[in-house]
Amino acid sequence: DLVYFQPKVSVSEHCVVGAEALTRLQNEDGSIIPPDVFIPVLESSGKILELDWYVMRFVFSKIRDWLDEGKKPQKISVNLSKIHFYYDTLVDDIIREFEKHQISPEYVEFEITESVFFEEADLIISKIERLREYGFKVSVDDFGAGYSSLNLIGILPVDIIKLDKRFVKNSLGNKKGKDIIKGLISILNEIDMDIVCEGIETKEEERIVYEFGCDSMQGYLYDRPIPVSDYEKKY
Ligand code: G
Ligand code: MN
Repeated sequence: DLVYFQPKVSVSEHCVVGAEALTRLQNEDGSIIPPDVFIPVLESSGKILELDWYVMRFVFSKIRDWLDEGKKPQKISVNLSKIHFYYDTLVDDIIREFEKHQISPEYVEFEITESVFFEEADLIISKIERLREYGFKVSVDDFGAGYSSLNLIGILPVDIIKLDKRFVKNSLGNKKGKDIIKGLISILNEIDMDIVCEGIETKEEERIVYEFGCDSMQGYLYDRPIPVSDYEKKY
């Protein structure tokens, strides 16, 4: 299996609210190749496009299957590599593929990594606006990982900000960092942005960011990315 789902949970509602679709490639001996290793390789060869499209189609048809089985679909997010944004037909291509499946866009979220916005912001922003007008949710992934400026928060036309796991983890280790995360969450709540904290691994981390005002979490505390058939049994 190529596609894995990792749950996102709501702390206040004590439930799984959706999942992120992730890929795990395997060596011939069955050992897993981590995404930090294969994604840059696939990006430089352009193969990442094929992989993203594969995951996207998989997610659309999975949602279709759930509806056919009479289940209420959870919202599933798909990562879109920055390479997609070089294509002017991106949004049309996504919508064309999506419409084959006869599902509602409310079940689909696209995650776009923060670093996309450092180049050609205008072109990217107009594509994101079109995705949202159509009804998809859009999130900024890995926020705080690179050189995100505060300016970015104001211009990003997105629904959800996912705070980068390393940023959160490093910050929670000291007083100043904690205050920064606290302030950031408070600003994001102030402008009605949904927030997901990534990389939550301990109850203590969960408690701190929950007290700061973030309700949605993702991380090994809840589950790792697991094969979709396992995900369906569990959640
Ligand atoms: O960049 P993005 O946020 O999409 O990365 C998701 C990656 O983060 C996945 O490869 C996933 O396995 C990893 N991940 C998810 N939760 C955790 C966690 O709690 N700890 C660590 N170290 N990695 C995590
Ligand atoms: Mn992601």
